[in-house]
Amino acid sequence: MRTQVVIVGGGPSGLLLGQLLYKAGIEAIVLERKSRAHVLGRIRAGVLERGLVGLMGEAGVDARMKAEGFVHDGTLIAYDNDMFRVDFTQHTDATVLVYGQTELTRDLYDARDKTGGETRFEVDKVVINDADTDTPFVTFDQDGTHHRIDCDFVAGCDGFHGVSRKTIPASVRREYEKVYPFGWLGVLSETPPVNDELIYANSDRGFALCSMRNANLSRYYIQCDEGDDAANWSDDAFWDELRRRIPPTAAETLITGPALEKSIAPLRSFVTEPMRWGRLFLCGDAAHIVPPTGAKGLNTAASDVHYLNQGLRQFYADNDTHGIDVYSEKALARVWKTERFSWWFSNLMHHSPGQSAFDKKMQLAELALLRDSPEAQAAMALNYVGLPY
Ligand code: RFL
Ligand code: PHB
Repeated sequence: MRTQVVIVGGGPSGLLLGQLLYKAGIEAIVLERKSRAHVLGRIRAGVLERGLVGLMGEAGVDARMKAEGFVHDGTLIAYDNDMFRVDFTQHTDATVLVYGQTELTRDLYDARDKTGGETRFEVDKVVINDADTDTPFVTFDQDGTHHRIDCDFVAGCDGFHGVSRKTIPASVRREYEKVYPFGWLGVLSETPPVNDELIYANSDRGFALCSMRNANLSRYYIQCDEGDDAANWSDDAFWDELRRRIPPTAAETLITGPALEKSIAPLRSFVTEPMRWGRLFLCGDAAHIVPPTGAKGLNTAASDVHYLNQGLRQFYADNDTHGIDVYSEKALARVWKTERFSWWFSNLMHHSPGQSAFDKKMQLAELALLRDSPEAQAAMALNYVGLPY
């Protein structure tokens, strides 16, 4: 078998790249370790930057997103029984769109079906071979048969636990990591959101977030201990704890219901450099992770996809390698800025186990600065709506 680009990983990065390449007449095969139902069952991101929304448009996959997504032009920050709003349009010319990663992924799979793009599900033992030569190939097992695909390039879009990053020799890779001493316990419930904008809450009991997917589907998170288990939390215990952490006005109007999904995500900051090795390019969670505070994971994956799509188009259209040569440097420059924002916002909003009274005062002073200073709000808004590509 032969194709131009093998895309390892059928999550949002891989699928978006596949559709953008298709638009440019570049052929790609997507290899996904899990089933389609499994990928679509993962509840993850909910807030999309305009860059990602624009890319979905470029890929011709934005009709449902535009019809069903909710434009948000601000967010609320609560602390110390106080709440203030950061207005995005007052400080930037952009907004964000609330539209679930599950829906976005579904749209991308539907488009891939329509355009006849090949996706292999439930593949096993994926190995990226000879990526440091001009003739890479990928081998894998599917349904008990061993396969080989020869290609020009490999896009490693296989997330944090994939094989792509580890294909880059350890002597070449530099990894930077910070693991936070807490996690997020998330609940999805078929209830109207408590507020029409997101509420990020810093409380002495720990962080809480009120988010949503649509008018009758809410997504809530509470900070939990590192190593906690979702099975330790009954629905009632979750709702009680959430109520204690959000402002009383919100707690009083919160409508609760059975959890459709309940899971714990660890919080981690991680970057690997470089994001290219020969003809292998890393995209999205395969190369970097941010803690979810600020909703940057999927959005940063999208900016990688943008740079790689540009580079590959330039290569195939003009035999010009400039775009792929600068891919790693360009992608990383933006990645580190979003890493900084997610780290800053996480430190500002969470209660760390060993937090001293002084540390708490610093958080409160910074929150007060953000509340009172248009300049501080402008910096937050600029990052939240997404830095330009
Ligand atoms: P994914 O989504 O992990 O997809 C990678 C795919 O690769 C497959 N795979 C393999 N396939 C073939 N061979 C192998 N050896 C393979 N190994 C793995 C996997 O099965 C999978 O299908 O990575 P991708 O595409 O880079 O997308 C990244 C995003 O999913 C991620 O950054 C976001 O979900 C992060 N995130 C958020 N991002 C936002 O921008 N906004 C948000 O509001 C937001 N909220 C969140 C989040 C992540 C969360 N969790 C659970 C970590 C909220 C949460 C709770
Ligand atoms: C979500 O709705 O899942 C969500 C929203 C904002 C975040 C993280 C997650 O910062």
